[in-house]
Amino acid sequence: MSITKYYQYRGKLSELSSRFSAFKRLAQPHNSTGWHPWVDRNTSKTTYDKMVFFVGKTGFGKSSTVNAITGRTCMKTSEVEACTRQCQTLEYQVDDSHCLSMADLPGVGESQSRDQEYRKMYRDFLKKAAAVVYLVRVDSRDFAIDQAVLEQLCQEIPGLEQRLIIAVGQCDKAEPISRQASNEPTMEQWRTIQAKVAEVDRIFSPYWPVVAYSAATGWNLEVLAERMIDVLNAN
Ligand SMILES: Nc1nc2c(ncn2[C@@H]2O[C@H](COP(=O)(O)OP(=O)(O)OP(=O)(O)O)[C@@H](O)[C@H]2O)c(=O)[nH]1
Ligand SMILES: [Mg+2]
Repeated sequence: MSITKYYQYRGKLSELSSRFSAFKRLAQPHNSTGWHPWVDRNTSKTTYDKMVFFVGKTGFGKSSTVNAITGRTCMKTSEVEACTRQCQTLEYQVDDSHCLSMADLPGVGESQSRDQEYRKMYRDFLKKAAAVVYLVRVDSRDFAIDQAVLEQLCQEIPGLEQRLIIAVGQCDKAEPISRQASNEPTMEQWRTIQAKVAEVDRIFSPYWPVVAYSAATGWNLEVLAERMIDVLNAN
């Protein structure tokens, strides 16, 4: 079956490395597996991608996270309505025929009919994923939808667990919300964040450690980038 991704930007890997040094550690194509072929409909040229997918409930910050990592504002974000409808990517050239691709998918939990449509889309795309970042929010309490989505995907896609990073986002909103102008959480917020990370760890029992971060302040994005590269190099 043919699937389509829509690229919003094409640049060089060095752009990402200059933002987060983790990207310098990306294994060279001849040293690792996990590169998937894509044929460009316009040029018929085949390139090989390592794709990182950002997945999670609608409005949880997938597009904002891709923007914060790449330093671009290509991915449309919204406070009020679900806004990502297709697989949109930002692509960074590793060499002439290989790219690292950051892919943003629509969110789950918007409506039952959309969920059915998107779950199929997730399955088709995530088969090609070298890493999947599944986002939950620091102020989420109910993980039933996340658990159901992940269980189903892990059943359908062999080996997905080893490529899955669970990330707790929007940590600037951890209670008690601070009015101080700092990118770092306060001591009190840090306690809330640690408790949420422990809860998420217990519920999902992920293969890789849970990462907490904030796309809005940039706090711990370097750690998220490090984990992504660990997973990309392992798969
Ligand atoms: N305070 C805070 N707000 C955030 C953060 N990340 C995202 N947001 C806000 O959350 C809202 C939704 O973010 P999006 O990035 O559009 O969420 P999404 O997951 O891509 O949503 P869909 O495309 O609908 O699935 C926007 O108003 C963002 O500004 C964060 O780290 N902190
Ligand atoms: Mg989005």
